[in-house]
Amino acid sequence: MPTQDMLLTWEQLSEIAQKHTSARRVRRPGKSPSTAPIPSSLHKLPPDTDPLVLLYRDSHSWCPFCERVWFALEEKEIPFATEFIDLRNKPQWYTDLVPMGLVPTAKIEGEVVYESKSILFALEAKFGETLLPKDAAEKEVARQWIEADETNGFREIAYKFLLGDPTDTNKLALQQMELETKLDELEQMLGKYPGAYFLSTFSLVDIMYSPHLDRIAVNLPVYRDYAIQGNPRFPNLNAWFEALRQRPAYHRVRSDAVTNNLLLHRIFGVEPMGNPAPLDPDDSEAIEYRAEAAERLSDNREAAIADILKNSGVQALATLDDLSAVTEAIEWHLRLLAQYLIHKNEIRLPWGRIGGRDQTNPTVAAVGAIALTYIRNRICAPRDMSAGAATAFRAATDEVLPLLY
Ligand SMILES: N[C@@H](CCC(=O)N[C@@H](CS)C(=O)NCC(=O)O)C(=O)O
Repeated sequence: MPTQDMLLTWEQLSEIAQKHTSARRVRRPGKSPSTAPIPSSLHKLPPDTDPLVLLYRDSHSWCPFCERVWFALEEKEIPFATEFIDLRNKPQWYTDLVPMGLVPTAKIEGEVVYESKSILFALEAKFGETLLPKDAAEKEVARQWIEADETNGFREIAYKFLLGDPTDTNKLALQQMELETKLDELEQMLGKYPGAYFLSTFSLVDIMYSPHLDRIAVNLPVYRDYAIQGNPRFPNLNAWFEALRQRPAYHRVRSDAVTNNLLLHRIFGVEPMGNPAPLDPDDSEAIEYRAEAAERLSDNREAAIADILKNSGVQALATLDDLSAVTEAIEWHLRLLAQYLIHKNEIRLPWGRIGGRDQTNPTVAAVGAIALTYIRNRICAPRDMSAGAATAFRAATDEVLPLLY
């Protein structure tokens, strides 16, 4: 029977988790987001030196345009600092700094640059053209295709279809055809050069397209019952998605399918037509992602517990003015989840035996079930952890939950 003693302490869990993953974040107590990723090249900076690049981005890390810049910074291995902007309550100094008040903006050696495309080109100009082809003719194609991403209407057409009126089936069918025409164009572009990327090597063109194509590809099956991934009509696009997955920088900056699916509903109120795709087993089984998820949970547990207490509805199970038993039950179940993440096969799940302090009180399991269900969908990648870790986290939650009762 799982008892208090059976579970490791947070300190033990954190120590074991950190052995299996190098992923770390900095804590930002009392701020949003409560943690921030550490750029992979920050260690290259001499001590007490400020990075040459400061990226202003959205505090929820949802913005696809910010993702482009982050992706390029990681690919180019540029150490950078991040300033998070709350888009619902932008500070005056930010709107004074940036005429349109949009993110991303970058300060590159003190020079303010806004618009993701301009930032990408500025990074190429200052830090070497590693993401543009060397061949002059191919570089010209790169410039045209980067421009085309902004002007060819692909994004607008895809979102018109995604956000279209589900009751107007004729219009939806037309919108689908329009999108397919655009996807066919991308298919042809991807076929022009050898290899899976748009040009003969990975480039800014891939970076321009990836955040939007990613979001569109995982949302279409759920919200419009339409698939790009796995669709034989788009072999080049499918090879391109696969090639992106081979890039470590991509895994640092991408969001996971669940985050994207939930966001479309939360932000735009779109109703799903189908269920989310199964969680990717490559991510959910990988020990480095499981360990990262456990490390995040250990490190950020105070913020997680406070959030669960405040927003999950679990307080209804507390006796008047006494949150301590509920807090303890939440904490116990989060530790159970963390331990399951790192010791999947060695930990015995409750199998209906009630965990926590009071092993005869079913309310403890109810609190655990609410806490885990809430936190499973609450985490957002890459705001809280990498997409791979978020997938491992959600998969472990799904496995633990049914065994609480
Ligand atoms: N064309 C811009 C678009 C940037 C953009 O639309 N950013 C959104 C977030 S995804 C934003 O800042 N929204 C805040 C607002 O509209 O006030 C770029 O490429 O950087």
